[in-house]
Amino acid sequence: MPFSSAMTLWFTGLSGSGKTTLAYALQETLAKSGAHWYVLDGDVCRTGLCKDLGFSAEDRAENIRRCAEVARILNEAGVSVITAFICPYAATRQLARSIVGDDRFFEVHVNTPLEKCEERDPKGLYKLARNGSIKNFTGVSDPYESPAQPAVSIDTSNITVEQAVNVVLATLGLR
Ligand code: ADX
Repeated sequence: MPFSSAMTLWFTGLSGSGKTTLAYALQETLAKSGAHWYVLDGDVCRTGLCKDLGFSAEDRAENIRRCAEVARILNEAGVSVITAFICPYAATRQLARSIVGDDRFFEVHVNTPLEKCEERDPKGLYKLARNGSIKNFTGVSDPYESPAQPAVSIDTSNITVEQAVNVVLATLGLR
């Protein structure tokens, strides 16, 4: 039985889809009501907790397993979590759900199309993936399995960050 009503919003989507931007904007909005929300971001976790891991399917699964365990611990401490991991495999998302707990876990698919993510290319990684400098890059040379039944599905191509925050809040009944 859960010790608190904290929850985990599990964002998944391609690199450049807007997960991190949306996660921090959502955190800022939700914190205004006094609740504690923490963002667990892939790029951040990979510089510390998961810095020994790469991007093979096995390493991605281990990355997600560790971060889901952190989300669970934070939830049990009463802190809600918003994650921002690509988390490309359905089985790994299921693993995360089972670690966090089905009643606390809400999957949010940031489903911005690949073309748009590649056009944004905020870190220049798609360019490197296309010219072969980076192997196994999600969406280019590695798979992304779209969620079948996410709690929220949002395409950030043609909306503002504020609009995207409002869609997520409204769909999840958090406002
Ligand atoms: S996950 O697949 O294990 O969930 P995670 O979200 O932690 O990935 O990290 C993704 C970030 O790592 C990307 O946003 C990008 O900045 C960087 N990255 C470096 N190499 C790759 C790669 N081969 N595939 C995807 N992302 C990569």
